[in-house]
Amino acid sequence: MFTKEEIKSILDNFAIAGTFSGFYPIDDGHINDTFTVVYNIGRKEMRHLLQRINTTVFKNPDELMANVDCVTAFLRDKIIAVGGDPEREALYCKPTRTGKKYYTDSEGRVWRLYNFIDNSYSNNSIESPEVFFNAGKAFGDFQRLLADFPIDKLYETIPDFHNTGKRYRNLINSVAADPKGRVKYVQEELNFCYARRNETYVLTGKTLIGDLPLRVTHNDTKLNNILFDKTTDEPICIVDLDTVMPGLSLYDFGDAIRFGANTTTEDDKDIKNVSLDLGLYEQYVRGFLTSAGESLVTEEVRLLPFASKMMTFECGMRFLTDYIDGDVYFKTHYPDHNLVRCHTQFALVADMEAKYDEMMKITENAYKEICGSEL
Ligand code: ADP
Ligand code: GN1
Ligand code: MG
Repeated sequence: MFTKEEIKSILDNFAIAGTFSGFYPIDDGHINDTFTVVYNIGRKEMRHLLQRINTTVFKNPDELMANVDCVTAFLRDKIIAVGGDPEREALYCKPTRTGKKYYTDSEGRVWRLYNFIDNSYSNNSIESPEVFFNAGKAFGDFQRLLADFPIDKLYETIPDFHNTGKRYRNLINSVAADPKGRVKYVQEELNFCYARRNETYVLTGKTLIGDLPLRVTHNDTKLNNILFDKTTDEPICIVDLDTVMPGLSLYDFGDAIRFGANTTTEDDKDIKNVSLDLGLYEQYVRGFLTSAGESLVTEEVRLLPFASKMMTFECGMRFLTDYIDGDVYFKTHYPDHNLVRCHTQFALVADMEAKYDEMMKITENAYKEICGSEL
């Protein structure tokens, strides 16, 4: 990947105190290249988070960084107002030596530097149900904190990001183009998608007719985008703010369930291990409603089970599309990685369909208990 000299030559363009001593890649995300970089200041060590922005995915770094900048500043003020510690609970970007928000290297790669949240960790799976309750609460809080953010200030960093109908359409277009000759291997997967095509425009349709409100949402609520405190195990900071855009609360809820309430990993090769853990679903519903419940309209709550399934289906379609396109979007670690991920997502969709009534019951009960109203 990158040598120490290469990383140092990138870092030389940022105004950082101390002497660069080393770096470690963080491999959690599927999109950007992320590194912890370490500086020595006298006997003290100071860390920063260096990230190469994936400009195939985020085509306009100026707009992206303008979003990140105003969202982080807004969150920072809110955190200070309630007596929190903005250094630990909010991200901010450190400028380049010429005062810019990001640095473009000689090969056109785009880099930014964030404050490193020390003494923290992220989870790729759930160790205890309480962790998932806290995750739901953290993303609910995030949405609540941004409730009065001026939505018109935000650029759409990836247009139609959670427009599931458009994602379906993109899949159909890729099938027609079939650039790698892979369509012949995925007939069963495509039939799974065709059978659900009429569900893909439910959420956008309900938004169009005014049943669901547009909010400022995170849109990528994977469990590993929350940093937890190593000492207290409490969530401290939400990261990966590149997709903060106008969206539906249901996108944030559904995507978190997709990743965190699965009984196995997103890329388990044995789909027998895939299922929806109803206990974890309940924990997340409760955490999310505890922080955001009062601000949701009932239609948003009623659709929590549907959105969980739809975000899982959408993600499965995106993995399938990328497999057909030749693995050009998501980072992959072996040839069929995207197809394996598609299989786990579709198996989870099928399990959610089987458990739909139970998911609804859990949602109704939690809403009644936490918000005091019937669905
Ligand atoms: P990607 O878009 O590729 O998912 P992320 O912004 O989510 O990139 O970063 C990848 C991982 O790096 C996160 O899942 C988290 O574990 C860790 N991380 C991100 N930002 C910070 C930070 N400021 N401090 C400490 N760890 C971080
Ligand atoms: C990507 O960046 P990361 O790894 O947190 C993707 C999400 C997908 C997810 C699937 C910008 O998230 O939309 O749900 O992979 N992010 C982008 O794991 O496309
Ligand atoms: Mg991430």
